Amino acid sequence: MEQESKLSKDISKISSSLFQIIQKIKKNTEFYDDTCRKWGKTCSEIPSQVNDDLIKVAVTGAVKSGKSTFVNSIFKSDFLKRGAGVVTSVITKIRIKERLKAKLLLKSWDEINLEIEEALLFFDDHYLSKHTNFDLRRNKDRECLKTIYDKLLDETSFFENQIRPQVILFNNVLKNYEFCKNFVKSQDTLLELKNGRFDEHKVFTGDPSKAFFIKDVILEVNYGTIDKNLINNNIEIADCQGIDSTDSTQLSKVLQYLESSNMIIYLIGSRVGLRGADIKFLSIIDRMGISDNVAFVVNCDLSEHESLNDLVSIGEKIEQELLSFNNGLKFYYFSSLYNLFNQIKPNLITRDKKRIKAWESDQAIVKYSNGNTQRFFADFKNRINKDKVNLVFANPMQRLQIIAKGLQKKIELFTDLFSDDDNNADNALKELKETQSLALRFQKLIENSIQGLSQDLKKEVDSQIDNYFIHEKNSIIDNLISFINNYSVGIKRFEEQGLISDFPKALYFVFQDFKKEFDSFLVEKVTPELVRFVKDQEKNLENHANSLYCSYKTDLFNLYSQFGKRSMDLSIGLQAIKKRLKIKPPSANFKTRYSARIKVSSFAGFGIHSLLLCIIKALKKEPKFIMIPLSTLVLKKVSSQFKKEVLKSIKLQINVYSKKIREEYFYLLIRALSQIVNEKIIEQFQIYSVEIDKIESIIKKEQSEKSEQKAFLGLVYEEIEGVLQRINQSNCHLKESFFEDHQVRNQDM
Ligand SMILES: Nc1nc2c(ncn2[C@@H]2O[C@H](COP(=O)(O)OP(=O)(O)OP(=O)(O)O)[C@@H](O)[C@H]2O)c(=O)[nH]1
Ligand SMILES: [Mg+2]
Repeated sequence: MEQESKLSKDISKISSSLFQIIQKIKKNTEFYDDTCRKWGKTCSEIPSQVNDDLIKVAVTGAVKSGKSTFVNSIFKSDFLKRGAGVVTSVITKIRIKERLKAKLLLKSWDEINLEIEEALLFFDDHYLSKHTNFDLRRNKDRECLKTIYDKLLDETSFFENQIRPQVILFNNVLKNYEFCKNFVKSQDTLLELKNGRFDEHKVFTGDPSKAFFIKDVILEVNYGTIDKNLINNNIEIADCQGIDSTDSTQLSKVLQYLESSNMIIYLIGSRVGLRGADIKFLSIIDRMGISDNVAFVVNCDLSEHESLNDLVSIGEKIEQELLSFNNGLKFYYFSSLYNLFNQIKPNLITRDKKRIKAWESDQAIVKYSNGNTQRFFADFKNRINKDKVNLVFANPMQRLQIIAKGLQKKIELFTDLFSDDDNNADNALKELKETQSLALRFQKLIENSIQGLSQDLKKEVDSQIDNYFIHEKNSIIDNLISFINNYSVGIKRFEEQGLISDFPKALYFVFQDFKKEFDSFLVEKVTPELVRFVKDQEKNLENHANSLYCSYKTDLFNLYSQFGKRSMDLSIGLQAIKKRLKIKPPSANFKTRYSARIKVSSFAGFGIHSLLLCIIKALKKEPKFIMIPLSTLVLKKVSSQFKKEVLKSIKLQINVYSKKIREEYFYLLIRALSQIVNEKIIEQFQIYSVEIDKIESIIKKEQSEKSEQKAFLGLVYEEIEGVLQRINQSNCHLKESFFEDHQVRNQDM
């Protein structure tokens, strides 16, 4: 990583040197033209682009697998709350900055109220039905929510061994309103906790009930004792909440982060091994097409295993169970807590010091853990370096090299034109004119074929999107229809629980249960498939762009030697382009939405049901006998109505999404790709785009003046040569650091 910060500094220095050279040319010669101006602009933009780029690492896994302990061990400090009970409640990102600062982005009141409203949907309450907008800030609304909470908790706690997410949500907001009202505002608010107050972030990030009020968390930590060789300010490490949450919104947030991350570290606790939740989550990752980014850390509880053999056999079992997941998975076995304790030894309490001692009494396990730690971090460094090189450094380095070589080539052209011998100068000018007209013809040709490529790609994307979203069997819509049709409302279950007699409550549960199942289906099945679809299309676009680029690279420049040997060795990397231009696919945040109409018609059904009850009572018939099947009937009708309604709303959302992803993502990508291919090829011709009139007037100048300019350009040429040497050195450093990493890895293995 030190290599990386060095590389980042190198890029800044090289850009600035080239920029200054171009300014010097502008001031002292007539050589400066539009191409030089563009090159100057690129040089001034490159450093900030490099520093803006973040490599993201996600640390994920089941609840209590040791994720926060692991992240703390990387940063050699207890920055994150760790411990017993469910702790991490929100994705907590850590970055290196100058000062210790926790940045918590809090939700606005509108967002909070909307989430509560959604969880209250279909709850028949007199007060709520009179007030269209729920507002937690109103005393009356909180009182009403408390009554509803008590009602739901009394009868439904541990429904199917799970507390309903709505009940948890009501509890969270009621419990923390007094505390959070001091921070939450009508707009999203940034709460900054600096230096001495830094640890206060744990009040929010380490408490599920308070984390509800948080939208985003970034912890900025200073280098301190952090190994600069491992982490630098271009890396973000995210500690995620456990993936076994019953709340699909939480799961969706983790998956979204994973989708955008470069590396996923998946923690498995050695005490429990793999759980059902792990397998379920890993298969989602697999469906998203991002399983290649995963490295597994089996977090070893050193006090738990009787011997090294015991630990090794647990590891073998885990590896066996994951065989079907993906080939070539990487596993590392070490104790994060032992590593962390070693990092913060002086600050340990006596009990923990004793624990280290006890662990160290079994040297075989400790040695195994240390060896695996080393192997992990060597691979980690390697992987991050590789991404860094591909996504962040390679492109700017190559662009700087092209600019430097372009400037030199231009100087060579001018030097020939400044020749003492008029004949030589005339010949040079003639040659330049010919090459220039050839270059212009090629530029036109290339522009046309790139335009053609862009049209073809658009057509291809259009047809893929239509197939995926609309036409094909098994398309996204078909999957949704069959889920909805096959969903059983489970009225029997309500009957068994005696809930069916309380129609409004039964209706609320029928609806909320359906919503929960449907939301999970969207997060676990629909969205991952969609992510994969997007990735497949991206790959396709990247391949097309590269094959066109390669055909020019090999044919054109090999055939026409007058353009010289070009440095076009790098291919077009779509991910780097996305990063640079900050193009992201729209998030597929499909939601179950219901119109007011469906609610009204449900309660109308209930009204008829109540009326019938009254009539039955008036007739002094035994009501219980008739009431149960009647409620069931109404519930069945209502549920089939809202299933239809959900399908309608989701179809609409998918329609909107397919338009959005087509026009606001793929078309943008195609345009960006076409532009990059164009620029990459055209910039090879740019040196010839000199203004001939200007050159002719230079040639006609006094010899003394020409000699002066020639001498000046000679000096500039040497200066650029120095810059090119620095570029080569930086490239060598990069390759060397890779080589070292491989050596460490091979020794460990
Ligand atoms: N013995 C031992 N205990 C560990 C190890 N790693 C973590 N623990 C303990 O396991 C408990 C959970 O650790 P955390 O790091 O908070 O786990 P987590 O995965 O972040 O937990 P959640 O955020 O709640 O999902 C803590 O009490 C840790 O001290 C380890 O390597 N060995
Ligand atoms: Mg945690």
